[in-house]
Amino acid sequence: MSHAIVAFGANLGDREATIAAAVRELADTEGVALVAVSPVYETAAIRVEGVDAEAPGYLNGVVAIETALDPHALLERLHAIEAAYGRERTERWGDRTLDLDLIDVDGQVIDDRGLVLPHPRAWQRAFVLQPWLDLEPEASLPGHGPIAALRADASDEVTRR
Ligand code: PH2
Ligand code: MG
Ligand code: MG
Repeated sequence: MSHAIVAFGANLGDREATIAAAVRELADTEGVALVAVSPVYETAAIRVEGVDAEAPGYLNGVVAIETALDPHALLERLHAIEAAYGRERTERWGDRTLDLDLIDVDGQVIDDRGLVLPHPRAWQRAFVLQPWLDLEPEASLPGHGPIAALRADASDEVTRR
């Protein structure tokens, strides 16, 4: 079994309902056991150009799971859940009904067939680090160190719901 962190985000539609349903779907997946769900944070949208206060805000958080799936199979499952909740892939970092990102799997370092672990931007995003820290204060990211220190250095603002 592997221990994995999956981040969720949504800034279109009924964000709360979509996230609740997506977490349920992930928990109901064969070979996946839900360990913990973080608090949810209200966060301003980050675009390629930076923070966009005009864009609809996100709800963000993370879940911790135990899984028998290998990282590629898990990613495939996350993409299927995104698609089931109306995710359309158009512009990079564009608005979305649901985003599920694989952040870390047992500290593995992978760059292969569309999967990069750890998630390449997790180390600088408070909207991932803060909820992860809420669940696992001692966690660290390979190549970047303890998430507590990374969280302290992250500049995006998150507000607990
Ligand atoms: N995800 C993005 C781009 N921008 N901004 C916030 N606040 N939260 C996100 O989850 C997010 C984002 C690309 O995945
Ligand atoms: Mg993302
Ligand atoms: Mg994504």
